[in-house]
Amino acid sequence: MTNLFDIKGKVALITGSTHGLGMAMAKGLGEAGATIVVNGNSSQQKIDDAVQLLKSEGINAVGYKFNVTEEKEVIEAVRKIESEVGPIDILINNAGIIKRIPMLEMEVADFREVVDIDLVSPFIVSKHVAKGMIERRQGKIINICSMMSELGRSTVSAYAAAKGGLKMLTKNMATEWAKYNVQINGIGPGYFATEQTKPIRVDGHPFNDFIIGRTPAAKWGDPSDLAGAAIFLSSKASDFVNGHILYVDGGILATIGKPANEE
Ligand code: GCO
Repeated sequence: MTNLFDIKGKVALITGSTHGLGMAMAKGLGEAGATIVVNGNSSQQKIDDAVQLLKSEGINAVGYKFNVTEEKEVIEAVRKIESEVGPIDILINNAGIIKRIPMLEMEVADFREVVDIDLVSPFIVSKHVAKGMIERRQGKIINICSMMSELGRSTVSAYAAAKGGLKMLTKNMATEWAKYNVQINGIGPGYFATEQTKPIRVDGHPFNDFIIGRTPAAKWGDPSDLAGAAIFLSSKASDFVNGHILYVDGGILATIGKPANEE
């Protein structure tokens, strides 16, 4: 039986992949044989360092600096990648920011910035990568959603609005593009040990204890726990899966939680 999970030689563009969950998925897909296109917009050095890290692990990687919220930059980057590396087989829309500010104190500009990066940029990048996938009648798009695609949490209104929207954008992409043999799905990470969650993960921080209690697996996820879901949704194994958000959350969304005094 051909290996349903074989992605050897596929070209995977992962936005925001110089660190965190993006880098973890880059390692996962790279170790499975895909060529990784690293993207970032903060500094060329960070991109070069990320490419070097992947190459040091025997992974074929290249880096492209572009701002995923600027359509002209995205169009040019996609053109360069597809001429210099090859057609993009797999797109992971991972780039994202979060601002933890109570709504009454949040500036409109802050709200707009989060929505622009976390929701509008997946629209922009997908639109321009999907064109080639549709022509080739094959492709995989994975949008990185969140627990906040399903649940609210105080202080993260813009992030929740964006990630909720990204869940529905995923379903709409599937609605419009599945007939061209393009599969568009989402991954919804639970709470993972990353730079983004570092401020709320320190020992003794009330949120740290809350998450441990709210997660049936009773721990923070390790970024490497996402590799399997990313490989599944990037491979033949998911060719009839579309518009699905695969939650990798240690069981958070499966439960209402438990009383404080219950083990
Ligand atoms: C927060 C966290 C979350 C996680 C993740 C959960 O402040 O609640 O940063 O947003 O990062 O998105 O799925």
